Amino acid sequence: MAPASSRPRDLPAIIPAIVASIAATVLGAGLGELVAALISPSASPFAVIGGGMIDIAPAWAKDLAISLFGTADKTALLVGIAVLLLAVAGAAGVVERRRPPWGRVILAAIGVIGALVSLARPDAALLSPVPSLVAGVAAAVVAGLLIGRLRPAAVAPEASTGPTRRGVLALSGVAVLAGALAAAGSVALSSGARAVSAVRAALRLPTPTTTTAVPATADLGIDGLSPVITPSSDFYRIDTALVVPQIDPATWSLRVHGLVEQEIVLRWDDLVALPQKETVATLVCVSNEVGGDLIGNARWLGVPIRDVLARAKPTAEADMVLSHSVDGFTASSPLEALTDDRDALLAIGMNGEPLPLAHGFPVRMVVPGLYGYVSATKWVSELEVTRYDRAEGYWTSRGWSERGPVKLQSRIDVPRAGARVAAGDAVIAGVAWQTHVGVAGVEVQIDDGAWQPARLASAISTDTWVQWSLPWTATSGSHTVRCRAISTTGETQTPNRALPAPDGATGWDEITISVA
Ligand SMILES: Nc1nc2c(c(=O)[nH]1)N[C@H]1C(S)=C(S)[C@@H](COP(=O)(O)O)O[C@H]1N2
Ligand SMILES: [Mo]
Repeated sequence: MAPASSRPRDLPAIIPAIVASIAATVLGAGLGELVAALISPSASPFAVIGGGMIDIAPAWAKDLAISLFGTADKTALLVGIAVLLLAVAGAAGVVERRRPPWGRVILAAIGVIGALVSLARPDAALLSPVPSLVAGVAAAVVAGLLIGRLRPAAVAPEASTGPTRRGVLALSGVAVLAGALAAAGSVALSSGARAVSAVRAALRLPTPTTTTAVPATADLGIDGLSPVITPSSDFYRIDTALVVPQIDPATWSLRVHGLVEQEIVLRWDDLVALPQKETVATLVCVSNEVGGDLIGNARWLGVPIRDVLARAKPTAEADMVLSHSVDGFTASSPLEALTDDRDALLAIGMNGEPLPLAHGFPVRMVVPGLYGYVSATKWVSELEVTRYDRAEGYWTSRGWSERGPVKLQSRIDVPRAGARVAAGDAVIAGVAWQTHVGVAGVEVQIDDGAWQPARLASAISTDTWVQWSLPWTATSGSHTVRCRAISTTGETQTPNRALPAPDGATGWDEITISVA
């Protein structure tokens, strides 16, 4: 073959270099996940980088992610990281082909960055950097070996010919396969998860000393209307944890400290020995948009937080409790809301079972009247009694309000927005809430008609949402339906539209339906 100029030779050879670098990165990432599964699930390179990104993301980015992807926001983040990683890997392949060893250096550097971020995570341990370092080194070494084979000078001028390139592509395929196998192995080996799930399955919850009755008339039983109690499997999940913390109740403890007369530490056995209450409370996320579904209502079993605080005796200067999760998340709740007569709980049960792992097993907080971000700490490990002028919660330092009382809201569930409805007898129905204040009425407006009072289902308590419905004779054509709630204090839900940031969305839910 005639010696060609370096350009035409270089261009086709660049493709196998890119493929090889991406394949080496897939292999490295798979190995990193496998090592993490073996030594420390929370040190998974993806979880570490994703967790770091969640922590530094500005409030608007969180808001955007939740509004675009809802509870699939974590999957979206991980896919985004993977795409970015593969793009950088491809670029590193080009660099390695043209300016070795800089491509390898880039791949190793990604691993080093992951290792550094892992050390900055709240749950960092001695071995946390290992999975990321393994990933970076493996990717760099394999990319170096594969791309090295494409180098003409290494053997002979014709070394980088078709067969060599095809050979590199074949080896790249092997590397991708090995990376996928390693990743699959990491899933199978996530033994920590299996162990704690088994402990949870075997747990027996204590019997409550007081319970909250759910009247049969609390559920209107309308098709398509949210059931008054949300099954745990349908309950929304929002948190910053890419890997669900795995906590064995046997090793769990809660430290109550700060501005208290008596610092105390409660262990699982201490907690379950205290009198338990079963309550029903609606939990809602501050990121819930008008008409949104980041809300659920569940039965919670647990110990009133005021009983635990009473043992520690907060001092007079305290006005806030900063609850800490094992994963570094914190929430700032007004001390008042945790010590007044409301049922603020250290919950261990949800809908008759131990808390699901993703909902805070073994212990979380639930505080009626407050959005989740300032109250509902999952995997809770510490109650730091402090002051608003001394400390702030996770989302407050990212631009959200330091206090988060739940706003008055209502939502239309039936018909679904955009639904086609048959003319004749129809029903409009939904839910309304302002937890710990309570809903006194709901009104519905069809097109530009008068506001009509809806029928309210029986309320379980002021701490829960309430179902409502309105019979309607649907006439053909397109119709706009909106609703507004009236609280027990006489407030009518404001029509003014506000986005969730910084302290919760406002405005009326409105749907358009076509009647045929
Ligand atoms: N440890 C921890 N607890 C947390 C969060 C978190 O990110 N980490 N998010 C809070 C927010 S913003 C909400 S809305 C609720 C959601 O609880 P759920 O996932 O059980 O519905 O949990 C709260 N508790
Ligand atoms: Mo939230």
